[in-house]
Amino acid sequence: MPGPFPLLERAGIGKRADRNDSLSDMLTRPERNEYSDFHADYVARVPDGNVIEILEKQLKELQAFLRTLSEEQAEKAPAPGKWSVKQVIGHLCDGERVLAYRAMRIARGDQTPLAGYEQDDYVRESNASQRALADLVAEHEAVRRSTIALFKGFPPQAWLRRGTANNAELSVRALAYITAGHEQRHLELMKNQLSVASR
Ligand code: NI
Repeated sequence: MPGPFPLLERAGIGKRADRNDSLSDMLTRPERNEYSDFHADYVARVPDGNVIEILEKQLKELQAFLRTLSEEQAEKAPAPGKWSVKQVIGHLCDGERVLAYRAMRIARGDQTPLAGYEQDDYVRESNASQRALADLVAEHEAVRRSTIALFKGFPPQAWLRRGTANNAELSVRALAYITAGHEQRHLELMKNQLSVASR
């Protein structure tokens, strides 16, 4: 009979009962003191459950949504100065790489304070608007699969480790939740903007 975390079991994680218990604790929602006010909204958007499975489910959901869009819909700014879908996908790729990099360093026990980044500058320089939607969708999938592989590989004791990024304290498991919540927020925004545009 499959256990509560079939994906982890398939990956050979949590074979011993005690490890399984501690790992399932790690995968649950972070405490309020594991992330800053800035990230609270992202964490709150993530449903309860195994965060790795949520990251996998989210990948399918975002990809399914993006496949319904034409090149034209993906290129159009929803309002002057607002990011187009293509720019949002570029931003999701960049943002997720930064979050995963932070998680990797903190999970490895590195206490070096990590720098923030200017997301608007990255979007401006990313050239996402000039790229094919299918190309961006493929990149997003590659980034998310890499994120999932990284988080899946963390040993149980790494999940509660804390470090500093952009002058705020963060735990590894909070970074997993922030990754999921950030994408959730942008998916909701894109869906809203497109339903407004089609009215
Ligand atoms: Ni964002």
